[in-house]
Amino acid sequence: MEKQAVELLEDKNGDEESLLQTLEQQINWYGRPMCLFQGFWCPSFTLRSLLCFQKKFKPHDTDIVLASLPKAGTTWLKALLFSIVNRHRFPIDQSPLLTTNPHRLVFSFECVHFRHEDNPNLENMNHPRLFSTHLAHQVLPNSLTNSKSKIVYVHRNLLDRFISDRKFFLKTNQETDFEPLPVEEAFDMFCKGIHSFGPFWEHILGYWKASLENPDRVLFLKYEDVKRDPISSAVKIAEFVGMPFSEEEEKRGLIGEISELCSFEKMKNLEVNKSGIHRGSIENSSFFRKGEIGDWKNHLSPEMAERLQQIMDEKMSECGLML
Ligand code: PAP
Repeated sequence: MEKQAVELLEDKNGDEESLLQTLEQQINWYGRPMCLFQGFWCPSFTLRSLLCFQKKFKPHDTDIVLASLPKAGTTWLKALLFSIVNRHRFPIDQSPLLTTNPHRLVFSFECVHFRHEDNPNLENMNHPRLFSTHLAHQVLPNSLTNSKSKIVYVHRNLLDRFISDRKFFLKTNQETDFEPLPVEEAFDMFCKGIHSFGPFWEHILGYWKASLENPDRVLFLKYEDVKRDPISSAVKIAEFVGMPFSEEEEKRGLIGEISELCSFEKMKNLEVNKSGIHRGSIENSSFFRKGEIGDWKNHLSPEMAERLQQIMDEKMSECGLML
């Protein structure tokens, strides 16, 4: 069935609707359509870009891809990766991050590059090229998974991630007629894996297994670990991407400066992130809400947490992943 979709896409006259009709569809908790493609709940607006990405992307061995479920720490890790990788181009006090939201410095494959064009020219980007994606590992192009490119995956406590996602879309999605589902129903769908870029267990396990199989190619990070120790995390990321900090950089405190620049407090209070607008309608400030560990306790019951934990135990334990 999916092959048929790809063939239809190749026909320039094949319209989006007829592609979607070959796939199972659902509406997410805030009213956006999703389709099930290769076991992955793809937001329908990104189906075309996903297919183009799969077919057309030409990786370079030096590419670095940040992968995450939405609201798992994407903005933060974009800032950290950008700062680490470009530290020889920009001194900290001239960092583009001081005047630019991280989402405008590292673009997503499915939401930007392959959304705006079926076959974008990515050859003129600075090297190493930095990209991001919310796509599951199983739908990444073979060209990418078979290359030497590096993937940094960030995982976050799923309850905090769920609340962060909910708060974000309740705030940014107010202009639609759709009445968002109550939290209990949205959570129920989440637990069943029916959510944008889900099921979450496939997403997490896909990258986790890849990190075990290819530890030099896939780095699995946890938001909470980065929060607790941003300096060690920056060191780890720099080593992983093949740009370790030198003794001299360490001595002059560069790692601390990078971690400080990318910290929640610093980023949230920059003028660009207080007043700027993302993709025409979303306020940059929406990406900087609380940045805390454990905020879910203010919104979800212990029973809900237990239900999710049971699902996690069931799905993850055999892989040695304790979350
Ligand atoms: P995205 O996937 O849509 O880009 P993402 O950046 O992953 O979103 O998630 C936003 C969350 O990261 C917010 O969490 P909260 O709703 O629980 O507050 C946001 O506050 C948090 N966040 C953003 N920047 C940072 C940062 N520098 N340090 C820690 N947390 C951050």
